[in-house]
Amino acid sequence: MISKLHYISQGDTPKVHLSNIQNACVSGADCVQLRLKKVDFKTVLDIASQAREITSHFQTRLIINDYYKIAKIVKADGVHLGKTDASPTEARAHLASWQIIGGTANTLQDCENLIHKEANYIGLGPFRFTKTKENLSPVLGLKGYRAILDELQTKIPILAIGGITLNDVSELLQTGIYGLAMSGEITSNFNNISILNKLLNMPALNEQVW
Ligand code: TZP
Ligand code: MG
Repeated sequence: MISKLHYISQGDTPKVHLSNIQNACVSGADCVQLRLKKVDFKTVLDIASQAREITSHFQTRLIINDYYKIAKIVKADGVHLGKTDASPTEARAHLASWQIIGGTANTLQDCENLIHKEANYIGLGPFRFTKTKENLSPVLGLKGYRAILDELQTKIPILAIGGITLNDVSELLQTGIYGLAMSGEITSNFNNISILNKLLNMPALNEQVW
C-alpha cells in the first residue's frame, strides 16, 4: 500500500536534510522522500545511503527524488520522477518489482501519461503557491483537484502537493485524493506528522474506494 503521507525533505545543506529526515522518522513518519537539489550525484548517493540507514532503523519508507539509479543502489522503497527525469517505464526496467515509482503531474494529461507508463502513484500539484519548489506550475486549488479526479478513468493513488497546511487537509480529502505530500508545514513542526497520520488514517476515510 502506498503511504498516505509523504514527508518531502528540505534543508539548506545535505546534513540538514538528514537531520530533518531523522526528525520525521522520530515523529512517526511512514514515508519520507529525499529531495536534494543543486548537489552532484555523488553527494545525493552519499546522503541517500545515510537516509536509508536512518529510515530502516525506524521502519520508515524511503523514496528518492530524481534518481532511480540511487534508489536501486541504496535499496530505497521507491523513486519519485519529475517530468524531466527518466520515465517510469525506464525506471521500472531497472528497479526491483517491490520498488515503487511515483511521478509528478500538473494536469489531467500528465496523470493519464503516468498511468499509461505504469507509475504506482502520482504527486499532483501544486495545490497553492509554495517557495519550496522553483519553477512552479500553475496552482490547481480545490477546484483543479476536483476537476481532474472527476475526469480520471483509472484509479491510482493521487497525492496532493504544494503549499499544503494542516488547515487544508479536510477540504483536500473531500476532493477524493488519496493522500498528501508535504514539506514546509511538517519541517516547521514535526509534531504535525502525528496529527496528520491520525487525520489521514481515520477508518471513515479507509472505507472509501481505497
Ligand atoms: N512539487 C510541487 S510543490 C512541491 C513539490 C516538490 C513542494 C512541496 O513543498 P511544500 O513546502 O509542502 O509546499
Ligand atoms: Mg525531478
